[in-house]
Amino acid sequence: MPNLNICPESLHKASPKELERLAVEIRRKIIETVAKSGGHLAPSLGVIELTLALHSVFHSPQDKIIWDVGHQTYAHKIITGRGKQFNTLRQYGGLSGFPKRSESVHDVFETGHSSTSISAALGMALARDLKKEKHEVIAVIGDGALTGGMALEALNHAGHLGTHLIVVLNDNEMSIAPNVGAMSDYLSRIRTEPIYSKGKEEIELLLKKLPTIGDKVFKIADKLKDSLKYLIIPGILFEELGFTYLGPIDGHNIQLMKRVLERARRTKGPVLIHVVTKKGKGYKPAEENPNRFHGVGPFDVLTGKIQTKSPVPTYTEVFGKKLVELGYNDKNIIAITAAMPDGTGLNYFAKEFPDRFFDVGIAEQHAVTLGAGFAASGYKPVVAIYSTFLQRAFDQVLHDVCMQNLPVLLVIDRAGLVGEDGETHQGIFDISFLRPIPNLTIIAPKDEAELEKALEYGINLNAPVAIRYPRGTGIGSGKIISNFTTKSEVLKNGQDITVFAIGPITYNCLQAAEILKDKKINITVINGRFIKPLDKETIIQMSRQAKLIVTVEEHIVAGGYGCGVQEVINEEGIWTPVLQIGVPDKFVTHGSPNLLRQHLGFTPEGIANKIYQYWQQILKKKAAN
Ligand SMILES: Cc1ncc(C[n+]2csc(CCOP(=O)(O)OP(=O)(O)O)c2C)c(N)n1
Repeated sequence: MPNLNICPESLHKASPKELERLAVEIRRKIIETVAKSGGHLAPSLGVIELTLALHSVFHSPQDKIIWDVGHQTYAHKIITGRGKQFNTLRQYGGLSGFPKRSESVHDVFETGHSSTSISAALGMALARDLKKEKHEVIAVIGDGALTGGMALEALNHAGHLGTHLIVVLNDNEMSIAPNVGAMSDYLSRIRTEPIYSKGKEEIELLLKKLPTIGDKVFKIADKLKDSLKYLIIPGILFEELGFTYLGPIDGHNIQLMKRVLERARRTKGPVLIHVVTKKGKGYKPAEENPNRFHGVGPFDVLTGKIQTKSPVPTYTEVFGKKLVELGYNDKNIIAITAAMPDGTGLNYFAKEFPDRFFDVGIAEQHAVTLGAGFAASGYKPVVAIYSTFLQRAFDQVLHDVCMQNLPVLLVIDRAGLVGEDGETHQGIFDISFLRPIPNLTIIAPKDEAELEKALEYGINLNAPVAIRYPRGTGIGSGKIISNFTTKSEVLKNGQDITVFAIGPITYNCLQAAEILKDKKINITVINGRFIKPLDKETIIQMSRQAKLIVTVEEHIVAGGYGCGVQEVINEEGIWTPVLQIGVPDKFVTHGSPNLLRQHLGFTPEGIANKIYQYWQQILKKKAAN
């Protein structure tokens, strides 16, 4: 494997042949690394030539390149001096899978959530102009990310201002799944209809040749010209929004892209370059199945075989299949995803009930309010979104769903630590932002069996409900639960300490109780189950009996479940101390979930240790008094 210790400036002098060779070497490095570490393979393979072209024309970091979502930056990382560390990708303490300002001066803006690049680029371009500096700002955005509201808001603003910036639209016809929406259809027409591919100048010339009579241009001819323009100028939509549109061009032809990027640099005002790429380019299994190789675990390079997963179904699969069962019994159930049909498990529902399934694109805000619209019309919408992406739709949950008490079921996948995707993707804030919203019921099942019960409960409550569960598999519980109510569940009794836990970490608490028993400390373990409404009666009763209350959650402490328990105890004026175990006030970096759990003390040993230390302090204080 070549060293690939490249610096971007060297690319300016590289010959076309050298750039081609580099593309081959970078491609090989990315495939071999991701085969071991897992990661966003197909998006990164698709932009290797584009990345080389960008870094050979522009001077990073003076010129600022902003990568939307940031999952396609592997070539950018290698080109900007991180080739040697590339084998540490996504591992704890290693390179992040996304742009990180702390990692390199060439990562000028951090991303992870989609559709932010044009806003950030416009901000930087406006700042440049205010400071009277001269440099380029380039946003690289995928056709999937362009379905996000923020991207459209930013195009609208940039076109209005006329500020010079370059937007490179990387169009591979894919979001994670095939892209959806009218914008996607429009891009597809530009790509495929031969008349669109004519040069813009050629078409404008043709339009100019249309007859005019003397000096007087007949209004009718003008109108005709206008409508013809709409029909045949590629990218007219972007032109009408105030952008100069260049394209569509082959995104794997480095020399062609260099010429177009040079031209964009010389063009005044905002420019949009439409680059057509193939997702997964250069690795057959990824080209053939870009969806599966979008974000992938370790795989065999030769065969493309992805490592077999555990036989236990994931929470996502349990949800997806249960919703199909519910969908057969209730024709009013509607399923909504924001561009993640497979990731959320709604693919099962989509297959059975295509008429009741909606993929809205990367548009979480719209997804939630679309659900509210369905609910206001007598349907039972289920909106499935990852915890981290639901952050986008806070106001829609509050204002459009809960304020009107509409029966929307929010299914929150990837709640808790997600691992290798790191800071931008950890699902550790949802309880804090949902808990204050009136009318909302929030459930955190401890295992798959409870998830199924929670879904039945949520779909029939006739009020807003959120159910949160983590990435991956649970304990594989096929247990039947007869009694699923808002009451918490006492799993184990002990007289010294009472632990209230929510979600699968409850099982770690049970194991922690065994460890503490060996140290002669007896604890009660309670599965809280409902974060809202809280089972106040049990909390009050337990906090009167126990000498210490402990709350445990895989979530940020601030505003989390533990705070809810503490509020109940405060309201009653009970003076039992409360230890809140959760994520401290920090963003959690990337690394394997198990390693992160060890570092945060979420393993049975970690939890036992935290409780033990705190208990010792209490005993010491008591002895001192
Ligand atoms: C707000 C938000 N929602 C969902 C996602 C999950 N996600 C990551 S990449 C992606 C698809 C992006 O498609 P596109 O912009 O076309 O880039 P490509 O992967 O095709 O290169 C999605 C939906 C996200 N990152 N951010």
